[in-house]
Amino acid sequence: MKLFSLSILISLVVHSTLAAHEIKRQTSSDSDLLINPPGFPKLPSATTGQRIAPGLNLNDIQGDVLIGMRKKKELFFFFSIKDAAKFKSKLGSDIHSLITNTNQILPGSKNIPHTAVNIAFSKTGLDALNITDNLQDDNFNIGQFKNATDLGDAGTGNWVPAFKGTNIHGVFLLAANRTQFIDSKLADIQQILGDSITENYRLSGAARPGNEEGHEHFGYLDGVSNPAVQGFDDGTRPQPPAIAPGRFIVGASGDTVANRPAWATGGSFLVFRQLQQKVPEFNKFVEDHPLNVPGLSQQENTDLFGARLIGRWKSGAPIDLAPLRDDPALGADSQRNNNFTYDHPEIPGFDVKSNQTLCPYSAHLRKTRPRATLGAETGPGDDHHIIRAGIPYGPEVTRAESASNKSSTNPSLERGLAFVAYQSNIDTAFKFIQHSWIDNAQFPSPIAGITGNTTGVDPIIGRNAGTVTDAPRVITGTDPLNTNKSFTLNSEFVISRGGEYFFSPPISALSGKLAA
Ligand SMILES: *[C@@H]1O[C@H](CO)[C@@H](O)[C@H](O)[C@H]1NC(C)=O
Ligand SMILES: *[C@@H]1O[C@H](CO)[C@@H](O)[C@H](O)[C@H]1NC(C)=O
Ligand SMILES: *[C@@H]1O[C@H](CO)[C@@H](O)[C@H](O)[C@H]1NC(C)=O
Ligand SMILES: *[C@@H]1O[C@H](CO)[C@@H](O)[C@H](O)[C@H]1NC(C)=O
Ligand SMILES: *[C@@H]1O[C@H](CO)[C@@H](O)[C@H](O)[C@H]1NC(C)=O
Ligand SMILES: *[C@@H]1O[C@H](CO)[C@@H](O)[C@H](O)[C@H]1NC(C)=O
Ligand SMILES: *[C@@H]1O[C@H](CO)[C@@H](O)[C@H](O)[C@H]1NC(C)=O
Ligand SMILES: CC(=O)N[C@H]1CO[C@H](CO)[C@@H](O)[C@@H]1O
Repeated sequence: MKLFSLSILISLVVHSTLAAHEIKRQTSSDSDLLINPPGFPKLPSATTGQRIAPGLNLNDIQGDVLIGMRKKKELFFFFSIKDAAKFKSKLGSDIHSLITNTNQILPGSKNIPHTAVNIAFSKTGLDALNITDNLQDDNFNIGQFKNATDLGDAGTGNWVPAFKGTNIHGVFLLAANRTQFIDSKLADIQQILGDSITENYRLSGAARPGNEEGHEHFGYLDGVSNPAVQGFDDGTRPQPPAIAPGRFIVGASGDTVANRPAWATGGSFLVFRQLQQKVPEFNKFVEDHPLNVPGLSQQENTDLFGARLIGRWKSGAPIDLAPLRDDPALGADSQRNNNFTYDHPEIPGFDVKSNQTLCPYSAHLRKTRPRATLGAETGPGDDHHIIRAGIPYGPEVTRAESASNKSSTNPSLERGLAFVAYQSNIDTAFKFIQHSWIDNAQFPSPIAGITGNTTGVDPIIGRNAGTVTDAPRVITGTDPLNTNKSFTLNSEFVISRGGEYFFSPPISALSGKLAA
């Protein structure tokens, strides 16, 4: 009898110890919702209170804005407001407290939620809430649909129906380690809001599996070029110079737009784009264009062509520093993988404005951030920067797709990037980069030595505005043996499926101005 109860006791002790252990795992490691692949810059640790820069209150800025492309799983849930009074009341009473701030998800936080929740509103969403203050952003005010051709889109024929028009009022962004956590948090939100909203559309993203974590669907490490933000990043990255926080955060130092309402301070404009990627088609194009650099194998010459379209190798190593072969150690080193400007004062006679032997002017990386190509970047006050915070969506390429060199037309096999960019001024940031650099075949120009030629549009996401899908695009610079040589791209590897412009308000406004 005595022995029996002892064994029960032992088994109870063992069981309760296990249970405590299980609970511990659920609240610490299982709630870790960010990826941290080699090569990604280190995030600063959570702080209490304000950072150095005025207006950079990390307890008030929503968690997605400053951290970049690092979510394990993320759901974008687009909705319309049907009952403004009820929505406002629930926003203030229940939704507000579910919204995750920046400090909560930074390393060292004791308060990481299983599911991070952010919310943002379109212009028509603010209108629906009777918020008529002008946020002083014309692109936001008219919405993405109306001026889609300004972004190079071939009209809106390829757009997801929900993005056509101005019906979307807002978006919830839910991020977690497991889709079950996201589903259950979304169910809570829908329960709270009831019939005050209806769903327009949802898109589910996930970091790619295994060693592809942190890489977009074409296979290249993505998101490492994000600018460092003064007052937020720890300042240990040598290059490029950190940018003023006000270029991203409304009302923070460096925001040059006047007459914004005070309640918007700490907010940021969120550009959403669903960018479909045709991976088998891209792979075939690269495979069909090996370069002829002596001393490289056929495979190395093929990989070099792909890397010169992008500006980085698949590992993330920039071709400006690793011009012939991938250098995985460089790609994995966040102290070095952004430490370049395209200029090479160490090479006698090197002219950054005419020499594209190391990196083509048309390379995606150089088109989107030309660095010293336009003159040395001076840092904080530089315009035309965005913080990218997107995530891949859709499954891996199937065997059948890969064997046929063709993306399936089955909608459930669509894959690409759920593109998210934050900035304080859409016109000088996302819009400018897309319109004046990516889609501008003359940019940068003039380039000495290629007179009569153009650089071409960005081969990855650039289009000649106003043309039909798959109109031929000509690029130069890709062959390092003859940078005059042109390549014609007869199809697009990235198709815009549309999107919308949103404002991600400071958390204080969710229970304040927006709920009132
Ligand atoms: C959740 O996070 C933990 C710790 O980061 C990780 O080991 C685990 O694989 C993750 N689970 C899923 C489903 O991603
Ligand atoms: C909208 O807000 C204004 C004041 O900002 C107020 O006068 C008006 O009654 C409100 N309208 C509705 C429908 O709530
Ligand atoms: C929208 O497009 C029209 C016509 O091209 C242009 O005049 C207007 O400036 C554009 N609006 C914005 C906010 O870019
Ligand atoms: C960054 O590059 C410069 C030269 O361009 C070099 O002097 C410096 O050591 C590099 N920093 C690191 C951390 O590699
Ligand atoms: C361009 O740069 C490459 C690589 O550093 C160098 O070998 C070449 O001589 C330069 N070309 C000219 C015309 O200066
Ligand atoms: C796919 O493309 C590769 C590279 O061009 C080629 O070798 C192969 O024959 C193609 N397969 C089919 C089924 O077209
Ligand atoms: C490219 O063309 C220009 C103008 O014809 C010429 O001066 C230059 O040498 C050429 N460059 C190369 C690498 O062939
Ligand atoms: C596409 C294009 O116009 N290529 C030209 C670039 O310049 C060289 C040299 O002037 C010409 O031979 C190419 O035809």
